[in-house]
Amino acid sequence: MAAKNVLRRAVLYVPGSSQRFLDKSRTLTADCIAYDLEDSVTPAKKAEARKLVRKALDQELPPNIKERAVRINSVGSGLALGDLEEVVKSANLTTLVVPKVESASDLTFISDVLAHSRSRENLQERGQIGVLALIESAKSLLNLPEICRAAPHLLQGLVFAAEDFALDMSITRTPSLTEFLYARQLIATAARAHNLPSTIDLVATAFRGEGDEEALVRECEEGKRMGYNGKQCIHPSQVATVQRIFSPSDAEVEWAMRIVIAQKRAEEMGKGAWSLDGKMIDKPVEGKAERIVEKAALCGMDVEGLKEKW
Ligand code: 1VU
Repeated sequence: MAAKNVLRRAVLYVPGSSQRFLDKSRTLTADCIAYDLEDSVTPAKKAEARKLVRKALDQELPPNIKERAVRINSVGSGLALGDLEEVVKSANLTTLVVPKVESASDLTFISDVLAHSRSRENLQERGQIGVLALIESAKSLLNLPEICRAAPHLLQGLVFAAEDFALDMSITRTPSLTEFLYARQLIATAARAHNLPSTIDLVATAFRGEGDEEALVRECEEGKRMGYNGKQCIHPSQVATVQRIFSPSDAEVEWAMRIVIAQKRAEEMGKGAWSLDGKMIDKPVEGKAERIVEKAALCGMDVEGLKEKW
């Protein structure tokens, strides 16, 4: 799937039934805004939310937002078809977030509906739509290989929905998040094994209280260590912190840049393994350094400036 360089550090949900939130979202800076038609919208507001989201999508992409996605209702809800039929009409639809993906058939359904709607509406010339699949239950977790292989032309990433997972498993979320360790690691590993570029971690549901900012930082750092490259957000106040932590830090970029530059000299001297600051550097470490530099450039950091410095 061609989305290798997509940056989705923060994915901010915006309830699709709230014109106030939809308007506000246009003023924010975020990699990805996900207009929500699912859990933040009551059954009575579903139809209205579809229209509001379609209207929001039809507006020009605000300059500080890289991507707008739509979270539709789950295939099992019976509402997904109506959601898709409405939002697919927007020429600006690029990304769908699909909740409660339990098996391959959920994604083949989406794939079939998209193909059918596009041909019915004569929209075949539009660009490819990408899908992020929400993993929310024990069944989803165990079906990850078939889910990841179901629609390789659509699937761009996996997203962990901790609250629904906790409900499914009858467990309670704790600040340590140890109850989610297996699920978080399995999701990040499955995404990597199937070459899916986006791995989006759980939401921090507490956002206004004392200590919530510190907890958010901890969650982001832990998710990053597990292999996630982004996090779901529910409030604008979370976005800047999330995007900062899911970008390489200045220290990381500096370390990586020194390695990328010194590596050339080591190679000229015929050294596959060499040392920097008392630590061995070899091929995997050089590869890691190259990825950090690429990611920094993607995040808009001044990589060229650093190159000159070193
Ligand atoms: O004063 P202003 O109107 O200019 O701005 C407010 C408010 O409108 C805005 N804001 C948002 N804008 C866009 N998207 C948002 N999600 C959003 N949240 C707030 O920010 C300014 C300050 O807002 P506030 O602090 O007064 O916040 P409220 O008390 O109004 O709202 C708090 C909640 C949590 C209700 C709100 O942030 C929200 O609805 N968030 C999204 C919830 C959601 O989508 N849940 C489902 C996805 S999570 C999930 O399913 C896990 C997998």
